Amino acid sequence: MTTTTTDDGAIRTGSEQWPDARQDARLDWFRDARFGMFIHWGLYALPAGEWQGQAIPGIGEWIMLRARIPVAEYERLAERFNPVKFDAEAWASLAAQAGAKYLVITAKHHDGFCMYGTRAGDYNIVDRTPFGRDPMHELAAACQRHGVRLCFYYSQTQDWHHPDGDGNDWDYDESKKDFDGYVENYVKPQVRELLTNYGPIGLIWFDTPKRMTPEQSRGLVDFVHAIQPDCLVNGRIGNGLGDYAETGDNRIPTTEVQADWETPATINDTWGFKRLDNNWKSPADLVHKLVDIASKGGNYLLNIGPTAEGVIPQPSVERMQAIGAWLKTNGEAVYGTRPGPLRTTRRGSTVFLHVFDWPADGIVRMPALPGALSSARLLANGTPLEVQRDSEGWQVRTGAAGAPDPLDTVLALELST
Ligand code: H79
Repeated sequence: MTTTTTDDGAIRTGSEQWPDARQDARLDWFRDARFGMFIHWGLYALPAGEWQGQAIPGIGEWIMLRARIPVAEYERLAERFNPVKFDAEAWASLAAQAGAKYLVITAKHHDGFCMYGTRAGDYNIVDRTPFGRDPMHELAAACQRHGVRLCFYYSQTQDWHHPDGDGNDWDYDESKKDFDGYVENYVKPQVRELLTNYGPIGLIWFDTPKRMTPEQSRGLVDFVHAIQPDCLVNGRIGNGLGDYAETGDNRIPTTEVQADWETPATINDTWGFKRLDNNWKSPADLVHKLVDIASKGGNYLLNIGPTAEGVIPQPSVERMQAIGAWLKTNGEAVYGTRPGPLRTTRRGSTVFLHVFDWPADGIVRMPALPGALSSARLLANGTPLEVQRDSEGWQVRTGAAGAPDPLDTVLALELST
């Protein structure tokens, strides 16, 4: 069986792509999308990184665990959760403006609070908050209007509120949990709701598989596909059963990956809103990351964390718009592309061509260059190489059947203008 984990650790065992999915036409939209917008929104936006006057280190949506907040106390946040400024139209429109082709929003994060109207229990935004609406209905309609695919994040393993969910050892005894019962009688009914009540869903984004067995992962994948056959499942379903591979959070593989994959990433350092996190990445950094990922065959899923009022922080709005403006002009070089053959660096007039994937016939082909290719040599030993013009551009005929350097064979090129 082929594996799509990467040696650099970016895609780890368990989160890789199910091999058959590599050729599956259900993924065509995902392969072409290249850019998605992630939204982490939940009760944790209220404390926004601070608890009882203390700044809690780490990512904002983990505050319940980091501060070991008892369920009975954390639950009370719902009484104050009233996002009166929530505007589904504005969120979907920002995704479209940013050039994101899909939007993934937290239906339930590790804290267990459901941000949609579930009938499996009452720990949800409709039943427990003064807001009393299901924002996902409004978002589904707005995404449709803007041609953005709606997708749901759902924490299938960790649930710090449910007595049988994984992760909460301060209220519950981990050894007494009926995790399988939780998956069968709580997770599956909730996933069914997400796939039944909001129209077509692009993908379900599972996270931290941890104790999921191969049977449980397989059961959940099949369950999703039985309800919406075209709905994709990400690599964090666990046990190598994803429709596509997921890298670690904020991890970008160092080279092209022979799989369909995605990097989930933060725009500052947190996912859920944190008042004191103002470590915003620059628009240039974000565009470079998007292009770097696209050049390696992946998608960039870039996160925003709205406030408890329902407002997207202005620095995030500005960065999303900057990416969108760049994509409006240059999107042709991103959407629907596959990794290109050329990676170059330059010193003075010498251009170094880095050949990561050696051609079997030993002929390195290049499209038209800025100027004529006057000579080429193998950097490693100075061997002059035969250069030829062809209808597509240029050829360097190395005569080498295998890669001279399996790490990266560098050809030094002299261009004349
Ligand atoms: O949803 C986002 C994260 O909340 C979730 N994945 C992304 C998409 C995630 N789950 N687990 N992790 C990320 C990694 C957790 C790392 C931890 Fe920690 C290290 C948990 C405890 C120590 C960082 C520091 C988080 C809390 C403290």
